[in-house]
Amino acid sequence: MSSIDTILAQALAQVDSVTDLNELELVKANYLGKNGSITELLKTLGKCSAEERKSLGAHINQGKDIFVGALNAKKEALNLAKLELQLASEALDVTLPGRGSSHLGLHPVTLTLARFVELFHSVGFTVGDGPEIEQDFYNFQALNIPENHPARAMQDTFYVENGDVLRTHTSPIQVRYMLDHEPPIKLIAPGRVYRVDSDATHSPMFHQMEGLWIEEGVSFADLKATLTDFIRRFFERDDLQVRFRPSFFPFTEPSAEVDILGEKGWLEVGGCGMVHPNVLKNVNIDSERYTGFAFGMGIDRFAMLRYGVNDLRLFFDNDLNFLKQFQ
Ligand code: 2NM
Repeated sequence: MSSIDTILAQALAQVDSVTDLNELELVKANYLGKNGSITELLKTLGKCSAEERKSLGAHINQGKDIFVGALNAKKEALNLAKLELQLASEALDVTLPGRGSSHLGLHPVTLTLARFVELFHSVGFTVGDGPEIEQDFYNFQALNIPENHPARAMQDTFYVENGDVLRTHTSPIQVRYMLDHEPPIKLIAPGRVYRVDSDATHSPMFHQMEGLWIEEGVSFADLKATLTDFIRRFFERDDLQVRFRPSFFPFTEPSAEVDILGEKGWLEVGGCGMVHPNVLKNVNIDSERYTGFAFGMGIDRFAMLRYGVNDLRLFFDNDLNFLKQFQ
């Protein structure tokens, strides 16, 4: 029968050499299991005298405690090593480049908008923006749109809280800009606009780009030249016929619709006019000294023409089979 000291020395050496948790369990069973060496040793106490049992029992238990302590320390060390290994193998390098996608490309409306901005930028216009939820003043009042004008009706305009509206055009961007800046002003205002309207050629949300040039001496001839030049450059056709047809808007006087000659006849692509003196007064611009022109065009409409798309709603379904044609 070995003494507890010999057994303990052996047990500690085994704990020390163990390399995984299963092995450690086996070592534990070898000493503390039903037939383990330390268990067997404790069983011999029954045959000892009471006095011997007391001192020998204390000695064996002391050894057992040291062994249990070593087991626990080893278990903790092995668990920690296991965790560190797992963390190292599962580490994710978030700085690695992605694997890429087969559907890279900008939306046709985005491409068209970029083209608008580029062409107007090349002749000195800057880009403005503003909120899509607008106050009545910026969307209607300042633009000389009277209280009883049909455009304000519930069936045309989306009303939100406190009499605010989803902007029905991007003109409020220009109103805000005119209030903040002295002429000369050469501004384009692209963005989303909202009207209660929905069919193959109308979406409740669509994209508009308006433009504004205010400076001493700006004339209707400048308006015609600027728009004709833009439209011809947009469609890449120097001989494209552009027509200005008399019309009416509350915020311009005189006003005109802009048509282009297509395969099936004249096609309306926008509206324009000389900024109404009342609008200039509303934004504190001296209408005796300054004149200006403004215009509005549908970005989606231009995208339909440029890419030969016959249903406006295709732009907003975001069907990948449709979109990937514009890669
Ligand atoms: C159009 C047609 C005619 C327009 C007017 C203004 C402003 F703010 F200067 F008064 N911005 N845009 C305008 C003029 C818009 O869209 C068909």
